[in-house]
Amino acid sequence: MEFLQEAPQLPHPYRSDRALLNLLDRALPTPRRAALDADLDALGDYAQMAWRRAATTTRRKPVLTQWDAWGQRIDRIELTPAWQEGAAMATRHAVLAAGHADSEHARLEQFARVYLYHLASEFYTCPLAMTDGAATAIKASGNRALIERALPHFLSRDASTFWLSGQWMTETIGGSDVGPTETVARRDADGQWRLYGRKWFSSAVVGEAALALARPEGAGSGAAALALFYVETMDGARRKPELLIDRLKDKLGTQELPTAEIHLDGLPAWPLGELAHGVRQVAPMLNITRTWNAVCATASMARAIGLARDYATRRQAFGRPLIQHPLHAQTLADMRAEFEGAFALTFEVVQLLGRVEHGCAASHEAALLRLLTPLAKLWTGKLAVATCSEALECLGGAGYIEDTGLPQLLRDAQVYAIWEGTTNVLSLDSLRALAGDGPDPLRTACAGWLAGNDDMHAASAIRQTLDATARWLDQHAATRDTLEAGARGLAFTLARCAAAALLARQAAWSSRHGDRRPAAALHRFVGHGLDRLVAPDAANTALLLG
Ligand code: MFK
Repeated sequence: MEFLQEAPQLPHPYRSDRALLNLLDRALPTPRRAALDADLDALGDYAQMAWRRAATTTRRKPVLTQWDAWGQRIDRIELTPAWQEGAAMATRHAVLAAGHADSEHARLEQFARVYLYHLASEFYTCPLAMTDGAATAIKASGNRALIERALPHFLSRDASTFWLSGQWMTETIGGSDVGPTETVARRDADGQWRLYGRKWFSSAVVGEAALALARPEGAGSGAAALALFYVETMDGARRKPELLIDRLKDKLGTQELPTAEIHLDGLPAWPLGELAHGVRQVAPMLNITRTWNAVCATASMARAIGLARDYATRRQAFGRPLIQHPLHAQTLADMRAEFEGAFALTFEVVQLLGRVEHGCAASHEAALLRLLTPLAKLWTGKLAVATCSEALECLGGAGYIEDTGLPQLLRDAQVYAIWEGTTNVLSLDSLRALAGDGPDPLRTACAGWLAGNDDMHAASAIRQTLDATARWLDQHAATRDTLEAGARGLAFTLARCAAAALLARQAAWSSRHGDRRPAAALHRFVGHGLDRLVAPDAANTALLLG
């Protein structure tokens, strides 16, 4: 009988995830923790079912049919099974509604669900993120009519009344820079606003609503003249004729997600607030979707590491299981330590969001949330790609083969660094966030997180690196080009300092409960270095690019 390699098994995504279990045990009051358990267990079961289903069925992509047999424009999109189950899953498990409950813990209880559901959902979490963002932006606008109209649908716990919302910003002329947006808003004879234009990356085109940036007719040029509008896409069971789906994108990854190019030909629209400063009005949405991005990137890392670790116990090479080879074990432990840092930072953003929204945050925490949100998004986006790539390599040639499921993990991960603002755009956003109090809110927070920590080496490395970032900022603050050229290094350094201090807090708590593994993660994470600052050299850059 010839040799057959055993496939890696997916550990139960909830019961086996000690980072998540430790966090929930530490952060939630006992009754809330207990109330959450059955739901998270069920989502873990669903994720295991989805993993088995993906391994035994042929992968499908959504299919757009634009015309019916009689020449009628229908723009029907056939979705994959996971997408067809999306509304029922999201409402049954309150994946959106839980985040808007009246509690400082609401966001943690929501994002624990998102983390477990994400990969099984085949990125149905993308439109869920945008719906959550739309609900948050509409709340922030204070527009009572829209709050009463849309939020009961967006936050519904009943699939029959649930609506998805899109976020229509990107155009052929503008992705990161929305300033040149060409979509125009025009009032008709009845005073109804209508949108005319083309949106180029519409990720929730199967949804019932969207928030869209458009330029009111006659307004000036540039981003400040843009307004933010709410639109609905359906007329009963039919898509409104003023919304045309031109094409579905053929993408590297997230292939189950029907990303569309669309035309708006007079789609009725309602402004959220004033008819200008649409970017400022959409910012609450961006910060929510960036949080989703970080949580989902972290979920991809957990999946990749879970599979690579399991495989290392099943695969023999040179006479012993891979996990017993020192270099392979070293590689897996390095991935694990980075993941634990990313997890700690991401879920701190989640908890801060809950406290800030609930009005019970400490004085420095709103500014801290504003800074940590882009940092978590940009760092986890890059780390997810590196981690999934390393996991493929951990399976050798098998990891390069489609039906192991690993290549899809890598392809999908690449999107985290691109959408919702690329790494560089988010690095520049972190400069925006630092413009007020600089790194002071982070320094205050780190001091608190490090209290009770007994790893003096880690504490001193964190403090020294934070001092170095403050000096770097002082040195370069006056020269905008230098500041921008170094923004990515600065952002990675701040993200790593925050993550290390948060790991120290978790390590202190876990050590008291007899678990030394977070302390080991902290030690290794700090060993990888915290300082990623660069000394920008414009002359050298110009020479290299010349
Ligand atoms: C599974 C995970 C799911 C994740 C969801 C996936 C969905 C994927 C679909 C997409 O990718 S949709 C496309 C997303 N597009 C972006 O994220 C755009 C990226 N570009 C930026 O973020 C640019 O920085 C930006 C468009 C915001 C630049 O616009 P401006 O108008 O040139 O910026 P400006 O003038 O600095 O800021 C305008 C106002 O917004 C300022 O406030 P004021 O008017 O009061 O001065 C800023 O402070 C404010 N602002 C900007 N970004 C902010 C913010 N406020 C709070 N938070 C922010 N992040």
